[in-house]
Amino acid sequence: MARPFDLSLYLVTDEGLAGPRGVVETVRAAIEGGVTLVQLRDPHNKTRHLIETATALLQLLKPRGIPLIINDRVDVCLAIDADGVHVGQSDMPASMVRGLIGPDRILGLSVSTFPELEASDVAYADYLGVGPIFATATKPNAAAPIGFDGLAAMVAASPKPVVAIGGVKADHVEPTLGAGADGLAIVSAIMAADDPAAAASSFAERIARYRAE
Ligand code: TZP
Ligand code: MG
Repeated sequence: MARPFDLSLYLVTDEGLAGPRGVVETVRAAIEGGVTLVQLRDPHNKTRHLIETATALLQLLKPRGIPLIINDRVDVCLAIDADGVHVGQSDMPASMVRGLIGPDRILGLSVSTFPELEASDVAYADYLGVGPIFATATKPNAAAPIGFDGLAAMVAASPKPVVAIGGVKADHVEPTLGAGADGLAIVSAIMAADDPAAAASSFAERIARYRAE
């Protein structure tokens, strides 16, 4: 059984979008605003840099009980004792990641289509990242956008909790949760915001309000 996690407001980092403020300070602000989970995503930098960022994030997040998930890099997750790994369809198969990280760490898998959802690898994941909901400049090579109808169909067929990703802004909180997703995964709307704490709290408030209704 994976350790507990809350997909509600799932922040995915992007060093380029964080700009001179940096990833760690941006995440520090965003968690004040109510982020519930953080994924370190850094396909461009060298391993040493990734480890330094991951270690700083872990120091920030661990005392607050917010899990840190590492994109792609099982080795980095294990080396720094992070909470989990997130992989895509062209990364290490989820079955192999599970074998390496063990039963307690969190494993996320990106899924864009029904054939991917029906593949056996899904059984090894603790949650699915489903999208892109919209086309997004943050990941220009992402799969075709699925929209909220596509999201709802994927959620209905998913055996695992779902976090929606791709072009998601605060105005999309209601349709995303209305489609049955467990949370929203955000890159640019928080990482590139002038005020990441305010950006995160506008998501968090809308999520809380939606659930209270
Ligand atoms: N995977 C699918 S879309 C995406 C990733 C990592 C990027 C989403 O970024 P943004 O800025 O929230 O649209
Ligand atoms: Mg990947």
